Amino acid sequence: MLKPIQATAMRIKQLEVQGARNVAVAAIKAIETLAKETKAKNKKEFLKELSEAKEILFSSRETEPLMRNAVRLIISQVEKNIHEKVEELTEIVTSASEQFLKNLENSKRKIAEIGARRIRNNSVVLTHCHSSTVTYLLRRAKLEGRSFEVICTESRPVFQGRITAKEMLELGVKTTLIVDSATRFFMNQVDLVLVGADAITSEGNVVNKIGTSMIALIAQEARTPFYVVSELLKFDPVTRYGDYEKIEERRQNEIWKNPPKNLIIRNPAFDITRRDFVHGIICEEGIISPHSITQVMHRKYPWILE
Ligand code: RUB
Repeated sequence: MLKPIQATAMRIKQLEVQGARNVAVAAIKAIETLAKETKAKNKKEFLKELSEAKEILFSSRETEPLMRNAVRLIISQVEKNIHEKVEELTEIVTSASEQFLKNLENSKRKIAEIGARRIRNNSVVLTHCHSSTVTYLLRRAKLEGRSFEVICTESRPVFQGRITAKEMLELGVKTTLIVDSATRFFMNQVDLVLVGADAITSEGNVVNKIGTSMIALIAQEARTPFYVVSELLKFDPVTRYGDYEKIEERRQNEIWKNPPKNLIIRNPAFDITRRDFVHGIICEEGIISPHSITQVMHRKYPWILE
């Protein structure tokens, strides 16, 4: 029964599905499929299956609170429900999943609408890695008739910057690809930096692709505005109660296939950018200060803090 879940988890682990939003969407769809194909005979068995699926999905990538928030919310709707029949519970999973996906889609649109206003004609935008939320915002600015340029970092070791570069070229945007270490070299030509997020902590710090905090530091030194483009549901509630956001460490062979013996290779997938480096978080509630994240979450998504 859990085979499709395992297959989705594997695709997430191997980066066939990449980026926090796409990871969450894949996980939600996998849970929906599981609920539709379940052979569980009662609520207890159904919840057991969902819980096993949750563990498999969560262990696919550690630094993905959007996926965790989504899956937890969907499962909690089943737990809270008075129905006992599996068919009815399947309906609950389907409608909770659809609702979550719809909300995510609305947030993406709202973010693009707000953020696109920050892109002026002839702006040069630097972005890191591949964030579907950032590229959607840039698409919106382009559709609104703005003419701008994009500089993409390669984003070693697995080069997600190439995905961004291809998308920008397809949009008809003038695009330059640079190695990550050339960021300072080009920063004085950049008008604003836009990056995505995998997690936002209760203190307003932002977790994103390794190298993001270095770019934020460079942007601050060059006085270039640095914005994080993110749905609020990437907030990780566990950080409010003292836990640190876990940072996934990936395989060494992503960096060097046949390294010399005894060489230590470290490959963290993400780093943490302190809130003081972030001009603003462009989210579905507007452009907010990272300092206000907990209040905004209280107002917009109180269930996340329960
Ligand atoms: C992707 C990455 C993205 C965020 C946001 O890392 O760091 O900036 O996930 O993406 P990886 P989105 O390639 O390791 O998943 O805006 O699409 O959610």
